[in-house]
Amino acid sequence: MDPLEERQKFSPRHDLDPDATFQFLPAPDAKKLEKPPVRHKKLWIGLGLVMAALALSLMTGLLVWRFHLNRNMPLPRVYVGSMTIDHQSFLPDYEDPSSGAFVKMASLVSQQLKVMYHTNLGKLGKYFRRSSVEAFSNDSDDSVTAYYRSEFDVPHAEQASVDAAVSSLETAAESQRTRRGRLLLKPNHALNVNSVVTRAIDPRMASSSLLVKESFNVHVREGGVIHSPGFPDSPYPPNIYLQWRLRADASHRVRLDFQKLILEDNCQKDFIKIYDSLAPLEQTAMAEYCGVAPQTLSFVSSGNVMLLTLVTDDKKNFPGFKANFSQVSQGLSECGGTLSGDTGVFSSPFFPSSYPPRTLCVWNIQVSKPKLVRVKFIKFYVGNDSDCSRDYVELNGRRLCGAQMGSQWVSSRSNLMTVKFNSDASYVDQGFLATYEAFTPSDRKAFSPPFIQFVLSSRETLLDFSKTSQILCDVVFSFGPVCLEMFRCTNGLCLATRLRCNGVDDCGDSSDEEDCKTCDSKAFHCRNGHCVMQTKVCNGKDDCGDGSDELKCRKLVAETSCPDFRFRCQNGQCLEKVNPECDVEDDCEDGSDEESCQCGLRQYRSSRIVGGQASQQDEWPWQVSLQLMGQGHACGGSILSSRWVLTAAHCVQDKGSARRSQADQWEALLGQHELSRTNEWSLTKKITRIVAHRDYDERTFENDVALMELDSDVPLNQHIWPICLPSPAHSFPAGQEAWITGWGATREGGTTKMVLQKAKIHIINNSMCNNAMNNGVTDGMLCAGVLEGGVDACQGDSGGPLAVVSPSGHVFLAGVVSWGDGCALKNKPGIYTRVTRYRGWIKEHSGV
Ligand code: 4AZ
Repeated sequence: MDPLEERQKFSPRHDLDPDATFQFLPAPDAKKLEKPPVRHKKLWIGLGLVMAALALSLMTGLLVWRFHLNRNMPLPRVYVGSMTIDHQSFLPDYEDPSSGAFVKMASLVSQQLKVMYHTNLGKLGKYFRRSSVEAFSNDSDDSVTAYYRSEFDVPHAEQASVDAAVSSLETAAESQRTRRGRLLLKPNHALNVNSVVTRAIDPRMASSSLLVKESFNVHVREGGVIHSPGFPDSPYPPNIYLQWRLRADASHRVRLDFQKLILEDNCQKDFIKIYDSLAPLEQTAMAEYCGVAPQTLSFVSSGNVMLLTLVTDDKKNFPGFKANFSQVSQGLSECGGTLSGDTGVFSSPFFPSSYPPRTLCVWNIQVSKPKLVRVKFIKFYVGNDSDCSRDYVELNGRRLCGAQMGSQWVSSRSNLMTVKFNSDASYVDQGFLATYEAFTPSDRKAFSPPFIQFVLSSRETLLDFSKTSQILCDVVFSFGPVCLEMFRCTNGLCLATRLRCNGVDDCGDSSDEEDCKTCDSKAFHCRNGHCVMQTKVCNGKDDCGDGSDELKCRKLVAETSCPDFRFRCQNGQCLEKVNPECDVEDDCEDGSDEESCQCGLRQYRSSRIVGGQASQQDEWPWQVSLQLMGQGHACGGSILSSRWVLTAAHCVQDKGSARRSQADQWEALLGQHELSRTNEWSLTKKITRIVAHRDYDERTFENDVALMELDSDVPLNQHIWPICLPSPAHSFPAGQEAWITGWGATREGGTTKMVLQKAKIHIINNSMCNNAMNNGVTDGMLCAGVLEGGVDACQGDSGGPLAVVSPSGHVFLAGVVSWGDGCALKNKPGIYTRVTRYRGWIKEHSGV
């Protein structure tokens, strides 16, 4: 018999009931196991059956009892809440939990809570364990809000009903308050409790695996910075629950602007959550983020407090976050009012920051008669519920919510228009930016759907309409399927064909400027077939949508104004700072030094190549194994994007019968750790194109760089991720630590390794290197190694990365493994293609 099968048969099935603990009965006396005499056989069988039945019923009873017990076993359940107390002035000492005033007030609130749990709804009293008051704030002059945590021991089966009882306490409090003016709880207590909100804490914040729980109290008056522990030098620690309680002066708001946020991309594991309160109450949650945050991430509170929480699990730690805090006066942002000019712009409060929760703004737009008003949203991100009941904009009584880009004009039927903006108590968005203008109905753009809607379904109707209408010249709106002798815009408008491809957005949705073979003489023809006005070329904005209107001008700026060793922003600005890219500081005025900074990050737990060691899964997610058909692993490579891999030109030179320059001879293995073992996330991709550097010199190894294009985009994830390409000005100074990775030989003349190897080496300056390498090292090459020998790249590592980790945790591709004098010999460093020298070449040939 297969020994494994035997084991399986007799192993207890603990997996059926993880809570069940098995107890073995003492073994019966050995004598009793002796075979009974034959005449007693029947008696023994009967007795055996009775015993078995007894044992069975005993076990069943035990299981039922255990199950019942488990369901009734009290489990800790944590609730958080806030209590607003009227006629109570806020003392400055309430901000300091160690002060006598804090302790005294906290004790009063705890007593009040105990009374509430015991007297109001009998059910809660018997499970209540303790409350602790964690903070106070002052929303108005004569009231204080206390933030607390209450712990209960609740049997599993009772959890839902206790949750409901806790929430109904809120409703009971509310109804008593509204009836009597203030909440009266027996026995009549010294505190004038105005309102109480208590809810079960987010279960991710109550997990027993959280080892470090800490809170920081920050007054934001002077402004400053907060960041996750270790940021940006080391990843945040595992299993932490941190809180930053941010407080502004009375009649001010807290403002929090994130400069960087890089967490694990799974909110069940690591996340930040921001609250419009000092307690992590779900109904005041403003936002929750994980992964890499978008460029603008900025929040403003509705009152004078805000809570930021960071929760992490035990795996995959990332750089974390850095954010600026400050306070803004309550009256600072314009919210509503009368707009009486004939044109203007208005926005949700604090745009492009997120709008605060609990906000209502009303704008009354009034233009001179007989003109009408129309409004267009330039940006619109307001809530996302299906019925626009929470956050919304109301125009002429019609509610809008969700996300929309480049909307059409919405017109009024008079010279007045009312615009209302509403946000509820939780989950905020970026808001909106709108423009309005006065117009006369004869303006051609006035034919926006809400203003005039003509249903044209046949040629006759259209011609008839054209004859009679004085205002129909270029645009008509049609619900019918055709636009006779006209261009049909995507939004349904019919447009005179002469207005196609003239660089002007006549449709209102730009569809008349797309798919143009040529453009009008005043317009620029973008690479993607769009037409934009010549005046928009080189204006610093991507008007084409593919950047082609800004491409040529950048080159001009570069040639004329920025020396090679200085970083050039996209707008041409030249920076003094060394290596400003992706360093978490905004250095360029246009923010371009911090754009595209999702590269070079890894989601592995922190913890051939000669002289190296095995790397960990996901430690080098950009590493590629380039395999030659029928021969297996031949070279390394680095992922630059979902489509492109960078390698060495010498890997793709024909060699005897091996047609290495042909794309169909290669396959790329991505997300691979152990070469012989593919797993669920590793991918094999065909190569459609190889672009080797035209000037590669196989004698000198100059320009040893090549690109490989994958036959389709690969999904990027924690196993497959691009490395950062350094700007041409990026400095990798001598002495800097760098990493080489590959499956190459671990000794000269050896065979390839199965597990991806890594080795730490150092950058060596070119002149010192030239002494050792017979002056064979040119400006396009970079030396790195360990001069004592023993650590180096070797056969099979070629084309792979020489990686440098920046202070912000981004990994940059400093070099491509190219050549050397043997492997790991003393005073014979490895030579790499210097990637900064080929940054322009890579961009030109791959677009990356
Ligand atoms: C090779 O043959 C090779 N020691 C790569 C790197 C080095 C030597 C040889 C550097 O692929």
